[in-house]
Amino acid sequence: MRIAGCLHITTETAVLVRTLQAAGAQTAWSGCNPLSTQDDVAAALAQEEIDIFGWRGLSKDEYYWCIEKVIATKPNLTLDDGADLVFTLHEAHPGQAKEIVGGTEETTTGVHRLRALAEEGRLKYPIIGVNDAETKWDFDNVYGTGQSSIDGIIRATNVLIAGKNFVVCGYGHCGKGIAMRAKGLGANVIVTEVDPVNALKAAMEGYRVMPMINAAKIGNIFITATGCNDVITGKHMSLMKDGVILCNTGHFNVEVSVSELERLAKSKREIRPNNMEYTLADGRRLYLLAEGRLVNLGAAEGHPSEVMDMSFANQFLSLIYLAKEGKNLKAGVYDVPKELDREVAKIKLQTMGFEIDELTPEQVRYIRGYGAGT
Ligand code: NAD
Ligand code: RBV
Repeated sequence: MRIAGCLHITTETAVLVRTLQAAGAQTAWSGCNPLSTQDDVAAALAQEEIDIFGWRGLSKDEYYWCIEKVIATKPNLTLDDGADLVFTLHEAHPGQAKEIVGGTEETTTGVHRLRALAEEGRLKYPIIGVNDAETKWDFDNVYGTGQSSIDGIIRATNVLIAGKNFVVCGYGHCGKGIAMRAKGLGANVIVTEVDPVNALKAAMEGYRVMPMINAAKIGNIFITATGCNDVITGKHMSLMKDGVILCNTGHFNVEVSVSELERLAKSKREIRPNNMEYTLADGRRLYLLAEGRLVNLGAAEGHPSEVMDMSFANQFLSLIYLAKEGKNLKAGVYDVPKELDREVAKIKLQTMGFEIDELTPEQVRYIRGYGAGT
């Protein structure tokens, strides 16, 4: 198969690319974010004569140039993270999109975009939402983002987390992981939410829950993890304390309004790599990390391999499934087949050296039956 990939060019992704090649696929790859490519990794893959298009610090035009280069290889499978590859195919190459057997999508925001496209009846081929597999969403987004986002904040600032008012915007999978790790480092965690159930979960976990307009006045460190736009805007920034740190770990750089920060600031200077100090008219300084792009990939190395292995095992197994079955599936967004998800969990447990119990036939009869009462 000819696979077009659009996913952060990191060491973990490089192993996925090599794995796909070892299975006999031809691959062509671009990054899925202007700031997440690890240049040494891209160079190493290029040296292995793997088609790789990306470097750190791409402009928007260069970013789409890389995606076009990948599309020009005439893929019959796609692997996307955020759906920019799929949208470019649909908008600029609709004829080619029809030729594609199937695709996969790595992240929450990408799955949302694809479902919206499918609902309008415009999605042209079947795509498996790898993000929604239990062995992806409940691990990569929670433990991966939890650890690597804090890693990004620390690398870009070297601040002490203990004692800080640490505001997590969005208490979904990613937010839950970040809040858990910040609490472990001694922060006073504050959560902002729009969903009452997730807000309640945060409150019962012991975090303070409040609207952003109130959190803005007391927070020291802010991180957005919502997949929504305009979560932190100028009206919040104008209430913030001097020295506040702002960052985002959601897929796109729309969660912290960088344009409003630029408008409010009278000057800016880079004080460390991935850390821009903005001085406002009244002298307050706000520090924006990784240009408001995913802080874990912009200022650190993304998730460690011990969690990306599960995400990418789902990718690999889903692509094999699509290579075999894609032709028989209608255009639409599909879940990772349950048995593949469970297979990934089983193998991961084995590699971690854990064994689990098995139900006896009597137990199976008991839990499936209704006969036994008091
Ligand atoms: P999720 O759906 O599990 O959680 C998102 C949460 O944000 C929900 O609880 C929702 O109610 C809340 N929310 C939405 N709009 C909000 C707003 N305006 N203010 C406050 N809360 C709001 O999604 P997720 O899996 O946690 O993913 C979140 C984002 O992170 C997505 O963009 C996803 O693609 C991205 N992501 C990034 C990484 C990474 O490596 N940095 C990893 C996984 C996912
Ligand atoms: N992500 N990839 C890495 N080390 O390659 N780290 C995080 C890596 C993915 C993660 O699966 C998430 O859904 C997506 O990046 C957001 O763009």
